[in-house]
Amino acid sequence: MVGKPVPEDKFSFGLWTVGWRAADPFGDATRPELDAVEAVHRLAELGAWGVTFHDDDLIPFGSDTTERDRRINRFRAALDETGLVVPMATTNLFTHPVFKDGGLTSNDREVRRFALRKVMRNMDLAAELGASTYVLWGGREGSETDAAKDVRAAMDRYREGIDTLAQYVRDQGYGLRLALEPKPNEPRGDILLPTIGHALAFISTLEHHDMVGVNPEVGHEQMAGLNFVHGIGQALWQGKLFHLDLNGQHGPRYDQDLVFGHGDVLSAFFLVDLLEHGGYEGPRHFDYKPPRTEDIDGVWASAEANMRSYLLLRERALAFRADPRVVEALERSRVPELSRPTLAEGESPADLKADRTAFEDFDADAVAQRGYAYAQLSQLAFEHLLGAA
Ligand SMILES: [Mn+2]
Repeated sequence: MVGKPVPEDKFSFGLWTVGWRAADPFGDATRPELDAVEAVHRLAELGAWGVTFHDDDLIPFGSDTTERDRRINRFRAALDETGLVVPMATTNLFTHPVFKDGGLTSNDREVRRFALRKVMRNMDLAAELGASTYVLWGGREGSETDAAKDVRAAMDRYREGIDTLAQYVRDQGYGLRLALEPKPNEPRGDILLPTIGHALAFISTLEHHDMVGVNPEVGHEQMAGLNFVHGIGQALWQGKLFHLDLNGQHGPRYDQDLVFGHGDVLSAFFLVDLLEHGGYEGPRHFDYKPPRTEDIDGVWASAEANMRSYLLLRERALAFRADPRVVEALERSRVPELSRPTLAEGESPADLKADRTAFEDFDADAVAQRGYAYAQLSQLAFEHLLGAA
């Protein structure tokens, strides 16, 4: 039995998730605007710990200073009343038509300079509200035709942009780390930094690479047909999992942003298992969309469903790890053996070359007969997931 979510679970939601009015490319909005203050109160009542936002979620694009201050003050009061924290903030560099060719990599230099200023302005607010992560999702950084974008120049500008923002954070003394969010396509035909792997490779070229990590989203990797658990595993291994977006997706199609677990549930199980055992201590952040069919009651039911799905999967993952049959099955499958270095302590390539048991006397045909018993192990995981073990 799982209980109600508590702040220690570190569940957070974007204002744009529960606040999504459900306009899509084919249809108008089906829900009225949701006041950010109400969103904060309802999320806190449901047991959430944090709330995140794009600048434009909180302060409509083009608001004057008075209106901006009024909205920030109301939001801050709601945070104080509920105890909700702001662990992360981000910038909308995709809705306004000025960003139709991107923000940091638009061919238009004036747009790039405006985009940097827009990010810097919201970084000031993020720091003021105590955020520790600043996400950059470059949804419009890309193209529909390869004639339009010099990708090598675009990568130069992307690097210049991220390094400039990281330098700004350092100059201001803000406690922010930057997290890049990969996505393969949508809204652009092809988006730059399409996967976790592309983003990690890009980050290694940055001047301020130590301040920059990734914010992977379940659905975005699955849209590319990739294994999200493997991507998260590598990001953790490289010390770059600064934040993540939990949701659900049914394979390569448009970005569904389903409730967490309501897509590939087996992958969600192994993801929660990895997060709970892999040393990730950051927010469990939901970036989903309440389905367009739902009224406001359905919005809150879906928000609750994300947290409950995570807690159920966590309960199942903990039971899986605690089961002596699982410990035995892991041994039989030689899973712990992979953590043992291939070479002995102090062994050199020459020593390996001199070891006849490793090659000359190694009986490949005999060893090839060993089974790995993954079938039993995999089924045990499946039965724990279903609560049948
Ligand atoms: Mn998405």
